[in-house]
Amino acid sequence: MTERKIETSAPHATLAPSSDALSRRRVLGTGAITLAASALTTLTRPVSAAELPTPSTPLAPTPGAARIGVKDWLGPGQPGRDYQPVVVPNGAKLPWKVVDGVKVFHLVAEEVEHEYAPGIKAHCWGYNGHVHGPTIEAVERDRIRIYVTNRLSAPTTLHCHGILLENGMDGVGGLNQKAIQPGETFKYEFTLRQSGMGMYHSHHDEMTQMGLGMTGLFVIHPRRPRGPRVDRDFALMLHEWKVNVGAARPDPNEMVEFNLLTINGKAFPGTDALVVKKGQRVRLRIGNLSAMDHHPIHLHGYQFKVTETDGGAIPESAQWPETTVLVPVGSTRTVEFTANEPGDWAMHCHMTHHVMNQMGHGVPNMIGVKPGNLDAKVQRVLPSYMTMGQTGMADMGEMHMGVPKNSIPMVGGRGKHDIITMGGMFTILKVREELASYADPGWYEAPAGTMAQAAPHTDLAHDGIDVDAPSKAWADSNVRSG
Ligand SMILES: [Cu+2]
Repeated sequence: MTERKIETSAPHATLAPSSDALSRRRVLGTGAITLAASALTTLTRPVSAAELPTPSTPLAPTPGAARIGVKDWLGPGQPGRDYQPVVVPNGAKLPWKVVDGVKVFHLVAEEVEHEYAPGIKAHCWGYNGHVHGPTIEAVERDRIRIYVTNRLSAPTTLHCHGILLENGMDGVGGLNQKAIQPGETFKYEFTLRQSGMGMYHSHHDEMTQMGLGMTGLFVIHPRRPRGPRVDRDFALMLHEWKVNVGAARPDPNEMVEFNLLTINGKAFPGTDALVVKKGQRVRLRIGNLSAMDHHPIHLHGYQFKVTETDGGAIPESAQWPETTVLVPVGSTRTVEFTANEPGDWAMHCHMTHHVMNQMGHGVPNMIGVKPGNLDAKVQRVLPSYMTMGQTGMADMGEMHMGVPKNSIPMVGGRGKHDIITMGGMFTILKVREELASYADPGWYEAPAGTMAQAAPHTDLAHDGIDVDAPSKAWADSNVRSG
């Protein structure tokens, strides 16, 4: 065989780190932050279908059933009568109307200017003005019809992940159908044979289109409710992005260094709290269409049961308790618990890099470095220079010097007591004894005597704690007495 020289006209993005990344490293390599930024172009945003009011949906028998010859099709399930609608924090739901007994939906694939958190936006691809797309919510044995209009500059398709349907409706571009060209509208139609949580996404140029945000949740309620009645039913989509500091376009070609980790498209402090009244039964449906990472989602304060996957309901005898549920890429997991313990409970991915925001990854290790008068020396040539990171990243949450345009600090936002040093894939379950509404009730007030705080001298003396004693001695004595 002769050796072939392969030439490509593709940009050099895969060959060398971007200039953004290079300059960030070079600068941070000396422990400094610069204020370089690029302007964010403003997009004019068309009114999308998701912003239109949900049409009224009178219950219809299934007049079209005989005409179309579809079996196992019942009348359209109705919210409030047949199911308790899900809550999509920070998200939207796809409106529908009933035509001849069929639930009709319309998805519009389009570019969307999306805000991940206050301070950072990007030009993403999504549906109906949203990233991720609005949640499709329907009922087992509904007949549904989904029109997909392509307003992108590239072909696309719609794949309904985990949904049982006829092969020609499966949406894999090239395999099951021709791709939907820009300007075209395709029709998907099938009867829902199952209940549970699925997802939807483009299945054409998957790395680019899913990487830019073309995903959504697909909730199917059972025709007859199973198990204990659920009061608060939350639907959450996990995702990961690479948005270079100052850039306005996520980089879907990134394979490793994701710097924005999101729940329903939002990085903390952009995530809305999950608000629950004490005693309510809570369901969390969590889907993951990240490019590369599984997310172990950990909830504080509770043990929950894993009740469903995208493969269906888990029999009660086989449900297992957890405090962390691993949600692999291309999967959904559903967990349930009863909210008996009031408070503000953290819920987050337990991979520590997934609770950092932009700029928090891959920086040089400055822990323990003693810069001496380095700052003064460097400031003669770089006036804004400041050595950072000697005690870790927590200070970055409240930098007074500001951050580059269109970027967010490495770590989270302000909490009741101090800076919350987590960002990214982080949100808060807020359980309250009394609630007037499900609006964010503010911060939890811990009852007197139930909050960790500085130990009084009287307590130290009472318990024989000598804070100045060698710590090794305390450990040894502990072993001896144990
Ligand atoms: Cu994660």
